[in-house]
Amino acid sequence: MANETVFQRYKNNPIITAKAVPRANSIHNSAIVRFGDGYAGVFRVDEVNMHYVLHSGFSKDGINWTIDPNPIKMISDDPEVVMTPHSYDPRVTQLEDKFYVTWCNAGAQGPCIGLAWTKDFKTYHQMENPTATANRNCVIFPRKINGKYAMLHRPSDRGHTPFGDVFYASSPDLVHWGHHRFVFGPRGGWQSTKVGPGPVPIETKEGWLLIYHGVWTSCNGYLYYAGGALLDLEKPWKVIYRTQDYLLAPTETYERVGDVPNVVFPSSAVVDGDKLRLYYGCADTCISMAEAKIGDILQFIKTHSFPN
Ligand code: BMA
Repeated sequence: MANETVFQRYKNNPIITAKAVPRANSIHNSAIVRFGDGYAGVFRVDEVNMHYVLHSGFSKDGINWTIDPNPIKMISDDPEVVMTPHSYDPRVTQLEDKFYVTWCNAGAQGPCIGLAWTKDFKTYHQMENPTATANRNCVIFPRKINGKYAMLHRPSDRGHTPFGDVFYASSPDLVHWGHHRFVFGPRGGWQSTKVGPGPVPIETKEGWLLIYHGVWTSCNGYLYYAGGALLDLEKPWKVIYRTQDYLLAPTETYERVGDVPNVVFPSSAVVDGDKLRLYYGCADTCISMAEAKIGDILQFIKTHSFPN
C-alpha cells in the first residue's frame, strides 16, 4: 500500500475493546507504561451514559489486559481540585518511583489539564491542575531538563481559530509552571486543523522523539493522523525535524469505523530495545498497537520533514 510507513500494526488489532469493562461504551485514547515485570495503564473509558472516566489496568505482556471494572477515584487534600465526570486522554510519565498522570479534566469552566501521581496504579493523589482552562493535551517529559520538570501542552486558543499550538513549560516543583515557549502549531495537509502532543517524548542521541496527532478537516469532518518530530534535547521548544508526511493514518476498518470515524490517536509508547510499541486510540472506540524500529522512525522523520 502506498501509505504504509515504518509502523507495522499488530496482527490481532484491536487489542482492547469495550468488552474489557462492564459499563464501557468504548475504551480508547489511553496511557500504557512498563510497571514491575509487566505493564500498567490508565485507560479512557466512555461509559454507557457517555461520561468519560479513567480506569487502571494491568498486563503481563502489554497485549492481554485486565482493566479495573471501577473508575479511578483520586485523593486530594484540596477539595477545589477535583476530577470531573469528563476526564479523558491520559498520558503517564515515570519520574523516579512515581508515575505522573496528566489528562484532560473537562470541568464546568471548560477543559483544563489534571495531574496526579501514583506508585501502584491503585491509589492516585491528585495535585494542582497545571493549566487554567482551554487546554486539552499535556505530557510530562521523563526527566528534568535544565534542572526543571518539563511538559508539552496545547492551550486551545490562538486568537484566530478555536484550536491552539503546542507549548513547552517547566516547573521547579510540578505545581508552578512557567518559562512558556511556543513549540509548533498546525501546518499544511493532514495537520492543518490542529495538533497535540502524544506519548511521553523519548530521549535519543539526536533529540527528543515526539509522536503527535494532527487533524485535517475534510468536507465530511475531521480525520486524525500521527506524525513525528525531533526536538532539541536541552531546548525542546526548538524543532529540529517535523514530518510533512504522516507516520500513521486511519486506514484499517477499526480505525475508520467507530463512534468517531477516521481517528488514530497516539497516546503512549513503550520502548523495547531498538523497537517502539505505539499504543493508539482507534475511531474513539478501541485500542490498537503498532511497532517500529526507533532508528527507522528517526530516519523517516528526517527524510519526510518540512523543509525549513
Ligand atoms: C479530540 C479529543 C480526542 C478524540 C478526538 C476525536 O478533540 O476529544 O479524545 O479522540 O477528538 O474525536
